[in-house]
Amino acid sequence: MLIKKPSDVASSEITPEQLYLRRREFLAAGVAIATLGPRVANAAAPAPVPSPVTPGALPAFTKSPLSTTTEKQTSLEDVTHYNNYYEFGTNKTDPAENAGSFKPRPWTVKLEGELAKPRTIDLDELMKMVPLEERIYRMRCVEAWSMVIPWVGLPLGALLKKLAPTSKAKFVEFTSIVRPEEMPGQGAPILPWPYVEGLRIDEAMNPLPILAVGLYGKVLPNQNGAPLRLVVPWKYGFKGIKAIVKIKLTDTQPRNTWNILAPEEYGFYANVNPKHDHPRWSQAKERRIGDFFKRDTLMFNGYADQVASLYSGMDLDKNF
Ligand SMILES: Nc1nc2c(c(=O)[nH]1)N[C@H]1C(S)=C(S)[C@@H](COP(=O)(O)O)O[C@H]1N2
Ligand SMILES: [Mo]
Repeated sequence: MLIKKPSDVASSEITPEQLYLRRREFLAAGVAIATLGPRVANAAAPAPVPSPVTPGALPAFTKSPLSTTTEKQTSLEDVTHYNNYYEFGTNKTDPAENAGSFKPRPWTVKLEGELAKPRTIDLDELMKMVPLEERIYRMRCVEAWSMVIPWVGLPLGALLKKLAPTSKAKFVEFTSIVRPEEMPGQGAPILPWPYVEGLRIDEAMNPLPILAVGLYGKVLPNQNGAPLRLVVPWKYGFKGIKAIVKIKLTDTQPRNTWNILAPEEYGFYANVNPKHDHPRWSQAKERRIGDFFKRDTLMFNGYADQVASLYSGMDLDKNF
């Protein structure tokens, strides 16, 4: 059959978030560069990989009408075996293979900065602060592939309201865990660890973003960012920071990992925008994982009605 599996997609389509521009530096630093390069499709049958789905039940959740799409959902197999999570390796199949011994419990989250009561909170307590909702969202990676995923999570805006940000809170900064003993990718400076991301406060208060704790009705698998990861459906996938240990409200715009690495290629906003080309490729089309043909990418990933007003008056070609 001519159906393309993710592993057969031309490497030119799936190599972008590599350290292309910085290879020399990394070579100089003595990093094993072989792991960073594009993988050529392997003709041999792929070895079966385990599915490290985090054990444990998810608390009750309701289905949100907010942004449910009727589009066909990406198979659980693809959602959990075609991942970007450099803490576990740079290949799409690395996270499923390497995340099995990561321990997502016990887990605490630091709530810091411009909010009423900075504190460290156990994730199970955090999950009681606002009701969990299931939302089916289109996700679009900067590498021109996309998925439709039923997430379960805490509405971020509702949570932030409970935390009572001060008037100085203009941005939200998120930080991932550093745990090299459980995350083999952190043994090398593939990215500057920890992975960090940020949103403007009004983006964070929009009803769409959620802090996911599950998918397909089950506890979030390790490779998808257990136990807590951000989901922002109108932005490129790299905004969806995984394994969050800190949420900080700030008055200055936080840096975000891919912007630190290659500022000409990856901006702070990272809104899905088919009209803004990445310096090395067009962003106009995408391949839904599981589909053969590409489709046109939609402005704001199809969520323009809900989010375009956040950017009125901004030049989205400059603020990419
Ligand atoms: N901590 C951390 N979060 C991360 C990444 C990462 O490497 N480390 N990759 C990002 C990118 S580029 C994408 S496309 C999404 C992929 O999420 P998924 O594997 O659940 O589809 O996670 C994002 N969050
Ligand atoms: Mo991505």
